[in-house]
Amino acid sequence: MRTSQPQTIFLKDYRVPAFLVDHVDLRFELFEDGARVHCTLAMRRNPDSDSSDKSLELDGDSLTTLESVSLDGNPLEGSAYEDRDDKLTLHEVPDQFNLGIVTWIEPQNNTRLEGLYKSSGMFCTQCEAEGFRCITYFPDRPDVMARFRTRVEADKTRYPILLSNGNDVEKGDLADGRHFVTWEDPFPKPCYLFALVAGDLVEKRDSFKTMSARDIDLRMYVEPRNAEKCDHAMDSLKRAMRWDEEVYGREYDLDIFMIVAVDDFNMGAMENKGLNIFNSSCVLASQETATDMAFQRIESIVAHEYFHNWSGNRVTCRDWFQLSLKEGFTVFRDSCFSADVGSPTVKRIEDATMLRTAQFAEDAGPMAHPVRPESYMEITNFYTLTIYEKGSEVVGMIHTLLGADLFRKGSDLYFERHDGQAVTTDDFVRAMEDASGRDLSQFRLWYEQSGTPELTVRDEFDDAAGIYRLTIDQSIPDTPGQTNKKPQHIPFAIGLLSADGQPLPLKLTADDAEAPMDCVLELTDASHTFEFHGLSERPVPSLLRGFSAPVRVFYPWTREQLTFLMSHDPDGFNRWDAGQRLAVDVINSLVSSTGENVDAGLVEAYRSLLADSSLDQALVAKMLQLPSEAYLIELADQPNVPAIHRARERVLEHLARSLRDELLACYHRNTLSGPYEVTPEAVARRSLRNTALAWLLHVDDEEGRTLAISQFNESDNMTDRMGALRALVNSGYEKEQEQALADFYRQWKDDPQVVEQWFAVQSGSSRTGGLRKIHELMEHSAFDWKNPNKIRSVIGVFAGQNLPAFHAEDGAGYQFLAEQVRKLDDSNPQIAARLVSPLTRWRKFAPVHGDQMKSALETIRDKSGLSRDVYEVVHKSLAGQ
Ligand code: B3K
Ligand code: ZN
Repeated sequence: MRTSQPQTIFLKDYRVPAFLVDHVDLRFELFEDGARVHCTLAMRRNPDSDSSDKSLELDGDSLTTLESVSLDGNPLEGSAYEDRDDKLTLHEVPDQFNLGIVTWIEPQNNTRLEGLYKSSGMFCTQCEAEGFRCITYFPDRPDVMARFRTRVEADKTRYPILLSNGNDVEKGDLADGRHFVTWEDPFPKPCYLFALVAGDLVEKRDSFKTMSARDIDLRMYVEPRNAEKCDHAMDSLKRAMRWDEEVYGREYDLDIFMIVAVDDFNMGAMENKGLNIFNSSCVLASQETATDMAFQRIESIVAHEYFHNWSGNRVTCRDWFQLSLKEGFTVFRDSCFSADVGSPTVKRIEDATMLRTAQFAEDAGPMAHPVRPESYMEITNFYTLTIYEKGSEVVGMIHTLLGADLFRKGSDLYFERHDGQAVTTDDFVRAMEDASGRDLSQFRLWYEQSGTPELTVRDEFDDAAGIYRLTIDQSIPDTPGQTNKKPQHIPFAIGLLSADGQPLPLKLTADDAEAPMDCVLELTDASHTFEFHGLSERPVPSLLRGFSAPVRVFYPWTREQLTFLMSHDPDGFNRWDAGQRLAVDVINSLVSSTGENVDAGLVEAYRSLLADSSLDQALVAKMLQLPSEAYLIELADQPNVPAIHRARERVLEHLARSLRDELLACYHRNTLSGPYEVTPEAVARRSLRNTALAWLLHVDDEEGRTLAISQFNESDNMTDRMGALRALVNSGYEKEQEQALADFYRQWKDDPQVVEQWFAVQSGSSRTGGLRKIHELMEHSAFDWKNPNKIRSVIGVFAGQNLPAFHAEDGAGYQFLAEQVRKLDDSNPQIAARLVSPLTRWRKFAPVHGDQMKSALETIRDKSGLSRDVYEVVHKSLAGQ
């Protein structure tokens, strides 16, 4: 258990390591009751360090027994070192030496899932960020890069497959039915990229020819029951490898690339050098078991982890404050990849939705931090939407400001200049500056200042002069530890439309002959006024096209303007955005005045979306989705959750009743025949059809009910099966709902990834009985406290999606969450800390809810022996009262 008063670690305290490791020799003896790890480090004093300290300090965590320590082959007496749980200090070491350490660890009892642990009978590892220190004592920091040689020994029958990073250089049998394989990784790497897997796994093979005609062996390792679920990930991997060559000129470097699927995993996947380890739910797919969304998620995660081979592994982070160096950049790379292989507009909508719903909330809450944080207690808490998604937006803004060609020059320079190094976000920006000649000094504030910039836009039209003036003011709200922020450098893409829906040329001067139809305004001051000349009428502005910066925009749109933009804006993203803003406005007016009718304009706007099959159906599918409750809550001050829920439901019901015929026609028009395919078109059609079905069932439509039941029984893919199940679960047809849930479970009870979806569809529904249902699910035999996916699909989905139940008047939802966090804190602090998140926004809510949320946080705070992970989140949330 970790100390209950954790230290804060500051970026300003960074010092280069006093010692470097040139080579790591590892030997793992794996047994059922534990593992012996023999580690030999070839170390030397770092010439760049000014420390004259003779002692050497290594990190350790939860290591059961330190069996021996030797220096240059000579065993050390206990007096030569000090062994505390989290540090091994050797009092005096020479300038260059070989250090031998033997530890005994217990992977079978490792419930934290950090370091070496067991999942479904196999051994696997997770070392990022600080898991390697749970395997052996080591200078566990990313700027210590070494070459690794790893010998894995285990029982041959139980663990026929033995894997680690790099190439397998030796293998053979040992006494007592055991065997070994030795792996050598020629690329120096930080220990967080180390990986080991041992298990009884089937191997799926494929190959890839690189741009320099090298043949790469591609291998996936999965449990035998998952053998048929590998094709999609393998195809995605090959697409990603090709894309990285074409778009970034990056070629794979080892001879083998391996992917392993494990069921118990704290997050989505991990980019260990040459041996990526995935959460089963983020890699395994078949049309019967995975939805379209899962197919797309898998493609993007496989690509993300692969792209890390350059943005993360070949060029890594100097320290964990620089995490966004690899994560922001790699998310940007995987987003562009998904946009290229799918629908760019839809991808942009998905990214912006996530950002505006969840990252903006994080940036406005007690855990708000810059893309490059200044301090942390537990680094695991900083794998956040800010580091990943806002970090990606920041890289995307550099791309917008420089243009594709200069950005590519910048990334080439970055990879070339820093290959094999551990560097900072500043090094990344400098490479972009050096390659482009642009000054990004003000832009760097995006890395330093937290909080979401707010842009207030005003406009006026000078009829006589034909000039349209747009004034944009920016301000950035205060966040913990940061006030009075400086204006940031913001790319603001816009267009102007005439009253008949035509794009207008943007003449920034009266005699601008080659005025473009859209442009990127660069905001650098607290206030700017831009003039557009030569206009004969007042235009309708299309603001922040393509969501060109992660900011909030305030402009007094009328409903007429929004409806107009919904059908005329050439920018697909802004069409969708106008629809969202209109729906938000309509729902919010019902929240404040319950007597009001649903605006007929909204119904007509949706009617034309449903009717016009010439429109981009992928975009229509997105436009038909009403803003989520979570987004509506995020937009509101002191949100009244039940009222928001009721208002949104009312709009949904009204739309469903008013558009019944159109919905039925949409349903039938989008019924697909032929083999299942995950193309943007097929995905859009299934999505449209399932949205139509969900709306129809929302008002208990008889025809809808019949369609849902036959779709549930007859469809050949999980998207439609789940679409029908979800529609039934959210309907008032209780008998049918129970029947479908029971049938579904019976059919899929042996497939954990499907059972997780079965849990989630129930825990996320406001119609299944609230907390009572959650307790019932947690008592179900398939629920497993040791499996993060089960915890997320029941408890996480309840608190994050079933918002009326979570925010129930009596505060029971909050107390429930607090109890689960307390319970989980002992076994898996990382997951426990993530679960706390919905409570951290207590100040946003009116006291009737806020006080109850706060008292739930206090219940967690008062648990004895609280982990560092949960301690940090809870204390920061309660701070400053
Ligand atoms: N780098 C890993 C995340 C590790 C999280 C450690 N708590 C996956 C990724 O971002 O690719
Ligand atoms: Zn990543």
